[in-house]
Amino acid sequence: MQHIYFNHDAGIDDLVSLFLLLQMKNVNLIGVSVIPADGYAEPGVSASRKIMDRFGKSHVEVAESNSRGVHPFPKEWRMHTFFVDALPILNESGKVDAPLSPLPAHQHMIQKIRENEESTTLLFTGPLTDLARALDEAPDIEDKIEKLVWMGGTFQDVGNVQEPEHDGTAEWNAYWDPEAVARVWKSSLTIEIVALESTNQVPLTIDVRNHWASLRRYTGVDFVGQCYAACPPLVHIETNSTYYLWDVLTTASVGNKALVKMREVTSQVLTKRPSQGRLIEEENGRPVHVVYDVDGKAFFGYITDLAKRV
Ligand code: AGV
Ligand code: CA
Repeated sequence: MQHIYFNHDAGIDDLVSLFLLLQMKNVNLIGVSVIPADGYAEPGVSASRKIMDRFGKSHVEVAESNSRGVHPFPKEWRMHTFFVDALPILNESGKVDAPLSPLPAHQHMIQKIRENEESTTLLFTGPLTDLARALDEAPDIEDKIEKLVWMGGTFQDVGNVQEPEHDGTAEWNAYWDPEAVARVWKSSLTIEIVALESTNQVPLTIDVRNHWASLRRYTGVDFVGQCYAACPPLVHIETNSTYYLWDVLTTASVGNKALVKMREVTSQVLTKRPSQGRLIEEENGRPVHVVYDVDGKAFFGYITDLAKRV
């Protein structure tokens, strides 16, 4: 059994990730927090609590982050949070029961890690700001963290940031707060990153959508299909709004390690213009495990089977 603390940033695939985590038999979720990066805090916290109520077994606390990044996400992407929070399937009961923590996310995470008698795996599918702050405030937690699994970064020349004053080499979660990545890189944590190298292999396509549609008699598969209805699929060419299953792949790799291939590299994060958030390999850099390949067919099979459990 793995004890997971999940910090996400309220995008479509962040919220679908929470739903899938709740279906994994080998996962014990000990806490959730929401950072307002690629989404908004209010509907992000609200949707997380409703997903827990509708699809979870026990009540897990949700905390809101008060962290702010240096490079805000585009508003068009952030608006997705409101769509998920408003889905009828999450609002059928007319109430919200899952508890809201009075603590800000990073302190909530510190509390949950300290309370856990066993070691905690951190799953981060947004920027690393809350982790960087937690490590500064409570260095004792480092020894109680099994590892960090993070959706973020890329070692490829082309990332997914297309913004003024940037050269396009970074991934967005790293770019939102590059200093936070640098802080986490300074820790002694074991780090696994699910980088664009592997997430690029799992785009949202019409075929994937149609497959979910054909299985919508399963409530969970219908929910996943409804969530992804907010995002444009990859049809002709990749655009700035093309959606990949970034966070869902990261979450799936926690539940089923056999889906991905990893290699160890030593690396550094650049924090200066024009490459803020870029990861580079460097001989004397910090060791991290990078997921660079995924069995796409097995991955889609795995998440669809999880969704069928509901
Ligand atoms: O860079 C990928 C991260 C993931 O955590 N996010 C989306 C996932 O939740 C940012 C992002 C990059 N491109 C995007 C993103 C897009 N086209 N739409 C929404 N978010
Ligand atoms: Ca995310």
